[in-house]
Amino acid sequence: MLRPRETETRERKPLDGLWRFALDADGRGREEEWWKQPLAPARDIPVPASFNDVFADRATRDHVGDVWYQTSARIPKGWQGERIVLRFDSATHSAVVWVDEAQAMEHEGGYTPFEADVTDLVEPGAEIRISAVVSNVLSWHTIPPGLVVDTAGGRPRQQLFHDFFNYAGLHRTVWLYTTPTAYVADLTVVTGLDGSTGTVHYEVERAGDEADVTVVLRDAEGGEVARATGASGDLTIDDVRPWRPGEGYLYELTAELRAAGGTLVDAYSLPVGVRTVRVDGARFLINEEPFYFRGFGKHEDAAVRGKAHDNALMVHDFALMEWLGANSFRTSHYPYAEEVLDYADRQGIVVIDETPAVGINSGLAAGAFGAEPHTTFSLDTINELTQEAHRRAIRELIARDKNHPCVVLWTIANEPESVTPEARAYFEPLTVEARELDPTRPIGFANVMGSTPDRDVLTDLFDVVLLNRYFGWYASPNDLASAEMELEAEVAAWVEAYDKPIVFTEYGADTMPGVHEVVPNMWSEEYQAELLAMFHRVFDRFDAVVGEHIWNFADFATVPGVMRVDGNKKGVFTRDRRPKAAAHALRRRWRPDS
Ligand code: BDP
Repeated sequence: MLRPRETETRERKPLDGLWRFALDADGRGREEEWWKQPLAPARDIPVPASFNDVFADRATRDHVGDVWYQTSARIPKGWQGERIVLRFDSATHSAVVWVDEAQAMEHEGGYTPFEADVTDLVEPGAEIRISAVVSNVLSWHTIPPGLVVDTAGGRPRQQLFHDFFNYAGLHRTVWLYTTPTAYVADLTVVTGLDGSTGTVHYEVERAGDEADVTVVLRDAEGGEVARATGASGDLTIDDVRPWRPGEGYLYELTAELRAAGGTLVDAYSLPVGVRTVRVDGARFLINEEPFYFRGFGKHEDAAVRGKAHDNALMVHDFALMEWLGANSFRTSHYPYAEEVLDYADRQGIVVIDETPAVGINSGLAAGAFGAEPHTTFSLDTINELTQEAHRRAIRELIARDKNHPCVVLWTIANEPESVTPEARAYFEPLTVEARELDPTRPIGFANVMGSTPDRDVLTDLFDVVLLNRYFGWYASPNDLASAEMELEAEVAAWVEAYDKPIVFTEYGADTMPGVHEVVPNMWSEEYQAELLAMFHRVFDRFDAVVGEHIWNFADFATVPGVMRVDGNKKGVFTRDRRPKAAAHALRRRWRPDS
């Protein structure tokens, strides 16, 4: 699915700003057809932002159910004759959208875009009212799953099976944009390298009247390097400058549709990084060179705005990663804003791209998050409907991110149950689907602590072993000597069992900034630094360990509970991005020259 871009033939208009907003505490809005009139009473709300923390009341912060957004927008006069599209970059977790009184679209899944052709619903020059009802409810059949429970106090409570606050709302830009009536509907590129020659296989999907396709590839200076005609084909680049970690060199591919006689009908341009990705035994190869992942699991999370995309924070986070010597991160535990992937492409930062499938694990949910005990996979819990939602989540993730050179690996789920035959039955078809949708990238899932190679039943379906391990924290707490032995034994077991690369996708320790100790105990800055150093000592003993992603880049909000004091404190940075002692220690490991 193509991002709206401005080209010779296309315009776009972001609708960010202050919208009108109303909680629907009693769930009456859909029945009372609130989209048919101006929302009242209503408050102003920033878009993009999570709604939870911008006001100062518990009713909003802890709201479970529908909220309503409304704005008005004028369709530019000049858009007469164009195809006009309304697009939400995301609505967490589901939404129905109306243009004036007509329903334009609905969507489930909180982290991927959706759009509708609204040409017939609007009049260039005239104003429209856009209304959206957004639900933050998670159920057995959503990705991620969750459960709404009644409370003695009368208000429903959203039970989560994951460890981050259920921020919701319009987290990303809402756009009106145009395409011509015959247009480039999709574009897919797959790149290759052979010595100094690069190749770009392209496929253009067209919609509307027949038109001829020309594609032109330009280098970063705008010089034409290759050209072809036809809806699909191959381009060759002599003396190619590859995209590589640390060097985000991008070409630009423009697909042009031309009517008979040569008039330009539509043009769409896409940044293209020429690189390859492949797993070979226990090596992870980018451009046929072994790659070692250094970085973090992150979150889209910040004070006040919650999960809203923010360019200032994005650029700052990348600057901090560079300061540390990180070369990669994982979009734990959902697809991040497309701006983030565009920026990673340009910065040469490698991305492990994850679906929002977190919490498919009753063991964890009951233990860590206080959920009622349940069986993970059953007719009444995670079932075929969940699997279908999961399949859609994979499809939408790959459809959105398939062309990003920064993305080298898809993660299908985080810490799912992975030791039962039901887990295998659930996941096997999803791996088949992911491979069909993208045969070019390896796939993995983040394996939960305790799912050791003798118990796990999923790993053979995947290309890489991604391990989330908390030795020294949840296991052998405050005992790094035992933790080191346990970790080493487990890595040895994985190496013995599989000839696959191992990336540690999580390890870490909650750390209160400012707590210092001569003899480091849990929660102190020194303990975090020592725990990370212990993991690194073990990693360095195994060639098959090809990556270290610390949990987490920064402290982040969670549901309050007995496990968490003001959120999860495993950040190497605080929530406002101040370094803990571990940050300086990491920098010495990752940038020994500095
Ligand atoms: C893992 C989860 C992650 C949590 C982390 C933790 O993948 O989302 O935040 O543990 O407990 O289970 O800090």
